[in-house]
Amino acid sequence: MDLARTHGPVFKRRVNGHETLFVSSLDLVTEVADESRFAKGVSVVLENVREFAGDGLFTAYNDEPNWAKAHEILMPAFALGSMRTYHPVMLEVARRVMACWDRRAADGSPVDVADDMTRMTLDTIGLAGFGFDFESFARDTPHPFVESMVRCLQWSMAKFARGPGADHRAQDAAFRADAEYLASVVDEVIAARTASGETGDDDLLGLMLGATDPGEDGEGGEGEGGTARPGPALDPANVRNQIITFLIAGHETTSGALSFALYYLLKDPVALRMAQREADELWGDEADPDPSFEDIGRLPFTRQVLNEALRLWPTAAAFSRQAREDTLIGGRFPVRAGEMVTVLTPMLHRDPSWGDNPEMFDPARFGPEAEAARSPHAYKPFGTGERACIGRQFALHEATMLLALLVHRYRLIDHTGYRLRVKETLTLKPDGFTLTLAARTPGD
Ligand code: MNH
Repeated sequence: MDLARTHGPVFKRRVNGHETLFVSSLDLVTEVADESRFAKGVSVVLENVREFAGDGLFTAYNDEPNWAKAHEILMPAFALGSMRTYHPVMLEVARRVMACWDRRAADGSPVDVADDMTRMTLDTIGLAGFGFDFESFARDTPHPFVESMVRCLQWSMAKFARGPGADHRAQDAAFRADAEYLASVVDEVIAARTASGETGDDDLLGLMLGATDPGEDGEGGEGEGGTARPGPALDPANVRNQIITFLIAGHETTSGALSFALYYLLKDPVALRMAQREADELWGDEADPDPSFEDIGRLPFTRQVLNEALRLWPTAAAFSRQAREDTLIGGRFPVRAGEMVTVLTPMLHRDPSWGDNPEMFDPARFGPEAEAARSPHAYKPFGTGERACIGRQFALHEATMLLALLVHRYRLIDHTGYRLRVKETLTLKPDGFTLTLAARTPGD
C-alpha cells in the first residue's frame, strides 16, 4: 500500500527474482477484470498454497478438470437459497459466542476479538459444511488446526521472499509437519462422517462424496432415477484438497471481516447506534432473540457496515489476473500472454472514485443509490469473474447475523484506547484488538 501511495496505481516490484506487476486504479482493474482478456492467475504465493491445498477450488488452475467438476457440484450449496439450510447452525454457533461473551461481561475480563471471531467462523464452516464440531469455545487456546493453518499460510508468503543461499530446511520440515497435521484433521472429518452412517445429503461433504458427476449424466449412478447413491463424484485426493480449502477459505477471511467491523463500530458511535436501532427494531427487548432466516435480509445497515469494513480492509487483500494474450493495459503498459497482474484491493478501494476522504469509515457508501451509481469494478473484496469467491453469501449471512446479535446484546467498551494495527498472515486481521463488554438494555 505504501508503494502504491508513492508510485501510483501501477508499479512493478522485484523480490529475489520474482517480479510482480501491481495495479490498483479503477481504470486498470476494470481492464484486468475483463474475462475475455484476463483470467484468474495462480500467483507464486498460491503455488505455495498448492503445496497443502492442491487442486482445491481456490488454488486450482483454470484448465484443471477438477476445478470445473467441483465448481459444478458445489455451486448449488452456495446459492442464496442454501443459506436457509445453514441458518440454524450459524445461529447455534452465534449463541456459543454470546455464552462466552456473557461470562466476560459478567467478570469484566477482555475478549480477544479476532480469536473469538475465528472460533466462531471455524465452528460454523466445520458444522455447516461437514457436520464436524471443532468445539472452539470449549478451548482456552485456538484449535490446533488454526495454528497449523496460519503457519502454513505464513510459510507460503515467506517462501516467496526467500533469497538465495540461505538454508530453509528447518522451515520446510516444520511446514511439512503442519501440512500433514491439516491432512490428518481432514481424515478425522471424513472418518466422523463415515462412522455416523449418515449421508449428510446436502452439505458440502455429502455433495462431494455422493453427488452424481453432472458431466456424465446417466452414467454416474446405478439406479436410473432410483435411490442408490452413485459413487464419489470427486476422487479421494481432490475431496481432501477441497476440505482443506473450505476449512481455510471458509473461515479466515470472514473472521477478519467481523473483527474489522467491530473495530469500526467501536470507534464510530453514530454507526453503532444505527446498527443497534436496526437490531432493536427486529428483536425489541428480547433477551434471547431467535432470528429467522428472513430477519438477516432485514439488516441492511448492518450489511453496509460489513461492506464498508471490507472496503477499507478487504481481508483477502490481493488477487491475480493472467493475460490470455499479449496486451497493453492503460494503453501503454505491456503485459505478455501468461503474465500475471496483481490487483491490490485495499488501494483499489481507496481510488479517487471513492471521493475525497477514502480513509473515512462511512457505511452510507453502500446505500442502494450510492451502490447503483458506482462501477461494479470499484469494489472487489470477493475477487472477480468466474473464479470469484463461492462463499460470499455464506460469509455475509453468517457475519450479518452475528454482528447484529452482538450489538443488540452488548455495550462495547474500548478499554485500551485501541489503535488499529493490521496483521497480515496472507489474510488481514486487526492485531491485538481486545474489548470489554457490558450487558446492554435494548432500546437504550
Ligand atoms: Mn472466499 C475465492 C475472498 C469467504 C470459499 N474468496 C475467493 C477470492 C476472494 C475471496 C478475493 C478470489 C481469490 C482469487 O481470485 O484468487 N472469501 C473472501 C472474503 C470472504 C470469503 C473476503 C469473507 C468475508 N470464501 C469465503 C467463505 C468460503 C469461501 C465463507 C466458503 C465457505 N473463496 C472460497 C473458495 C474460493 C474463494 C472455495 C475459490 C473459488 C474458485 O476459484 O472457484
